[in-house]
Amino acid sequence: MSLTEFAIVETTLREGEQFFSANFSGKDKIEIARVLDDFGVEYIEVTSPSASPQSRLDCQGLAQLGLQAKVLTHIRCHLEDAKVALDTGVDGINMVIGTSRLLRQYSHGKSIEKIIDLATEVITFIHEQSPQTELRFSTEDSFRSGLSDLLRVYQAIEQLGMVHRFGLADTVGVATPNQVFNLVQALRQCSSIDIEFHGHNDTGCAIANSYAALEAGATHINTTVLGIGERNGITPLAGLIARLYTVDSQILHRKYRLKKLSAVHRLVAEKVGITIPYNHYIVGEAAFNHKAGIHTKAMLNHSKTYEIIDPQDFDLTRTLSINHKLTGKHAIAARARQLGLDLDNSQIQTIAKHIKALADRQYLSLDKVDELLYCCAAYSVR
Ligand code: HCA
Ligand code: CU
Repeated sequence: MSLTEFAIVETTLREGEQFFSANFSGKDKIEIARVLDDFGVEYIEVTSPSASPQSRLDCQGLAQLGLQAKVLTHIRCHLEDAKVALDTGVDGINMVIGTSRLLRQYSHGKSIEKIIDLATEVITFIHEQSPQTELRFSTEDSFRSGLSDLLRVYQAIEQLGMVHRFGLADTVGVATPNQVFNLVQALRQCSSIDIEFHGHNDTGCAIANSYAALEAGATHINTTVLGIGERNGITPLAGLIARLYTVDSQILHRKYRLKKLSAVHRLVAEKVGITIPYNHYIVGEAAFNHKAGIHTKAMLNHSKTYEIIDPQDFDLTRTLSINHKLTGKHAIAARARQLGLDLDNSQIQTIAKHIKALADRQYLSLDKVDELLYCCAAYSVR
């Protein structure tokens, strides 16, 4: 796995538009594209211009923004879609067609032979019209497709010499990390071109699956902010960043402006009308909150004891919470010092006991704890 070679294909403006409460205006899309660009994602994927008249205008507008990120549009494997996409001026086209038995039977009705013929026709057309357009060919529902069918399709397409990247999609979120590793590796072994992975999160494996894809040689990973997308979405951007940070935080610092991650999330959450889930990776309210006395004590001695990610790298702060029955005397002493109070060991011990007893009976605010500390300090002065 090489993190220097890897790229994020951010699809909040395509897969994310398929989220139940998403309804981005053209202005919203520009705002979102700009914050993603500011963060530093390598690619921004946008909804097919064939989806609706406004989608076409939005796609054109995004392509002309002059972003650092390459703008890709997603299309079905249709000649008409390809023509419309080429007219928008995007940097690349992400094309997809279903290969699983279910999608062949109930979605487009085509055999594997027909899929190869159609893909050959559409890819050749795009290449002839615009050889510089970065072209990705992907199979929808790859993980419920037959391996020999998949490899047959990819080998036929690779021989055209016109495609820059293959995609594998876990469309229904059914794959496990082992299965993703094996399929990416199988494709890696018989193809030399880049591999993109798109993983849905129906069974909670999207981040692990994306990581397994990278370990097996994938080069591009699809993400959305907050993981939004069809049903319960795909690999969340912050989750992938968290996973990779533990492997090589320096490379991530070089590739992305990590301190912008929160702003990206606040904007997208607002645009889709949700709050950032408390347990979201890095940017959720609980991500850097430490509570139990054992944890807070160790954290005061060394932050790496209970944190694998440094919140400062993301312009965030940690919280050591003390207003509860699991609190500990070290954290309370630290709070007293923070308030500029000079309390000795036995005073701290007494207060800790008192706080635990009070918190056993009622909710205790931090203000109340502070008040107790101030009272204790005032009492000892007298
Ligand atoms: C969908 C299509 C897709 C495409 C992924 C890709 C999927 O069902 O909306 O282009 O690689 O999950 O298969 O998002
Ligand atoms: Cu998808």
